[in-house]
Amino acid sequence: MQEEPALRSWWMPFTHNRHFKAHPRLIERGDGAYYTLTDGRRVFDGLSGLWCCPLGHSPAAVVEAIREQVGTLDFSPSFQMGHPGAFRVASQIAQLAGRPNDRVFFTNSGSEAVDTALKIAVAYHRARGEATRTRIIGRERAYHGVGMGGISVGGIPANRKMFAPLMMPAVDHLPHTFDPSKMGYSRGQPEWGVHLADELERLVALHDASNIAAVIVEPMQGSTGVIVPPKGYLARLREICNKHGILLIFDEVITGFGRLGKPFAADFFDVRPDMITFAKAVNNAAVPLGGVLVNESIYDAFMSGPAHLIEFFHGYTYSGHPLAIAAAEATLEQLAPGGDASRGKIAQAAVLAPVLEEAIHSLRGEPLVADIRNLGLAAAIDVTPLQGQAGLQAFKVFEQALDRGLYARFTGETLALAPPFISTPDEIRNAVETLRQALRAAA
Ligand code: PXG
Repeated sequence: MQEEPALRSWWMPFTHNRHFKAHPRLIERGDGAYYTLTDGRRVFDGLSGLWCCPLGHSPAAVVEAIREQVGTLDFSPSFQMGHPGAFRVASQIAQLAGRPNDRVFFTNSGSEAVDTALKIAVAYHRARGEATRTRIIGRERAYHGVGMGGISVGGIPANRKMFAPLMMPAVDHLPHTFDPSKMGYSRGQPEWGVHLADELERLVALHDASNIAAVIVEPMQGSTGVIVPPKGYLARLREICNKHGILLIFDEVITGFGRLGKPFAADFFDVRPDMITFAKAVNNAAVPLGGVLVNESIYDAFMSGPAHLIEFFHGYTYSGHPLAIAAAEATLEQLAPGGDASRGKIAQAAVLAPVLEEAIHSLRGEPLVADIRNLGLAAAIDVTPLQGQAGLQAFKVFEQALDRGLYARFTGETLALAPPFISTPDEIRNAVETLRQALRAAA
């Protein structure tokens, strides 16, 4: 395969580098819900970037806020110093989550948010005198980023197998909840599968609660292909965690800030975790930002000892970076003006969700389609794999879609859509029609 020399140096993340560099797909600019490629093609951004640009690209208010900030305070140290914006935005995020007493720890990515939450969980139990609680329970098929903690609790085999010796020792996994024979073509939450939460009781019996610090789950599994939790499943996990003194962490890097039409999936499912990790949509991704919402009682457990000593030895140079924070403040105002999620773009996501559901399920019966599922403003279809060539079929559909003006996500045998909240109903229907043409062309 002939690689273009100009593309040699960047070792691209989660990309088939050799193929890409022989057949590059380069984006020149973004505006609203569209990307323009360097060859002039204009494509609808069916994945909001990588699930992270709900307001579309370069929204004026966010651009202006960053411009203003960089000319005023470009960087502010966050160790032993602070800047007002980060405190303001932390409070706004806690309010939006309906958890006004939570504390917010800022990171620069979802991966860092996850590793931070795991460290908080283990250190919390230790601070309370239960230092044996170190084991973390993740879930099969989970994606929690690529830090050492995240891959350890994650459940995507390809992300783990090369790094097995580096992973955290005390981890176990719940089974994933996807069974197409029981929940094929489900709209929203499947009826089947609540009993899978009881597997947590089995793991508690095996390891003993006194050794378990936390359970971490994506309330809706995003990266692995929009796997929607069965009705009652998350509430059951919460009950079991309560019973055994185990912390429950929701990884809301994808679901946070409106993807399900509510501020957080915790609101959508009405289940209250002890910590919530977030990133992506919090500031429309114009500058990297992530973080962890932490229940007050957890924070309080750290606040002992002499007041001049650091309570939690953790943080990043760029925690609470002024540009990322400025982008967040402007984004939050669009998502939920004045903190009110019943107005603004989060509410708009809720309006668009049934449009996407209707449209995506109309693909049932099209060539290659093996399953369809959706929740909020996210949907996925599985395609029948090409014999002996895992992942190639979905890639072929992805390419056909791109040629026809739609950027979607392919991963494994799944194609996912998660359009910007600013999309029109017609744009969403058109995106699905494009996918239909792409399926037919690839078949
Ligand atoms: N947790 C969850 C639930 C995620 O979805 C991360 C953590 C890691 O975030 P960072 O910012 O470190 O990448 C993620 C990231 C996809 C896709 O196409 C999903 C993610 C990233 C890139 C692509 O599904 N999720």
